[in-house]
Amino acid sequence: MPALLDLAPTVAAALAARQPVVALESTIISHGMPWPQNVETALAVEAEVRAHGAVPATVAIVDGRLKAGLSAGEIERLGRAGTAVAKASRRDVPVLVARGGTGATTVAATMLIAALAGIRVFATGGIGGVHRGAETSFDVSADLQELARTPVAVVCAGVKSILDIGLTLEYLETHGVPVIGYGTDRLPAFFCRDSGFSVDARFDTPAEIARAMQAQWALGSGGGMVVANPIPAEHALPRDVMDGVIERALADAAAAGVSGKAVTPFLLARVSALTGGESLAGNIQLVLNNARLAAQLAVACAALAA
Ligand code: PSU
Ligand code: MN
Repeated sequence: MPALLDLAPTVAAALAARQPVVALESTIISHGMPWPQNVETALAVEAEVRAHGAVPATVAIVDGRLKAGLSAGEIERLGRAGTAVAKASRRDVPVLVARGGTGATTVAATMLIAALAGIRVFATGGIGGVHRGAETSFDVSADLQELARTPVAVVCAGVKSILDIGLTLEYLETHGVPVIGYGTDRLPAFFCRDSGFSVDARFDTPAEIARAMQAQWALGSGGGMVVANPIPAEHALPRDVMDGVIERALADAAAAGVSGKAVTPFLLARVSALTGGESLAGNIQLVLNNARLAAQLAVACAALAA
């Protein structure tokens, strides 16, 4: 095991026995949701993974150590600290290790640490992408480059429309990242089941997605996969309402002059404030839905490997 990495005992045992494991990120805990719903959700997501036959491994950097699998106490610490804890993407990992610092890992850093640990399936809410106006700001999430290089399948509810979804799909196509729709031909947009864009390919069962993952890893050239799982219909929000909210949030970000790694947390917090509790409830439900599919996918992968 790499010297920088600590596996929780449950995660180490499951990996040694080739049992299904699902990685979970922690930026969603500290920067993506308010306390105490963030901690409640993180623990409920872990329980959902267990209930569907896999072992959860929430990923973070704690006191300079890369962690795959956190204790409830560590999740509580990240959730209470909120945005006071560093948001850690790939480039922040060496800095936090050198300083003995603590960071909540984004999709990019969680993929990196999951791959080091030997975990191939990861569940989250939404991934980062190409921001609107990226042709002048150059703001493209490191999540996309990580998907291009690191062999982990990321189960998400698609791409939030704070981003330029069309450009995000172009970037993923250029970098050879399959975008799979689970039970849908349409790319979901987080709170909405249809972004207006298509996925590359639709699969209706976890077993079929597991076969595509197996083929992707067998190529040996790295690179992950996006598994887009639409929010359950009963929790979806109307697209016209979300479009208005997102326009407001983007205008607020421009007026506040936000840039760099602060952009995504700022937009997420504004969208959440402008939609009130409704978007938070939907957010929790879609993450649980992704945890369920990721567990089923990890089970299907383990069955293929057996
Ligand atoms: N999108 C969401 N919710 C989130 C994030 C993105 O709908 O919580 C978080 C994830 O941790 C993702 C990160 O990896 O934001 C992307 O940040 P950036 O755009 O700075 O790369
Ligand atoms: Mn960015």
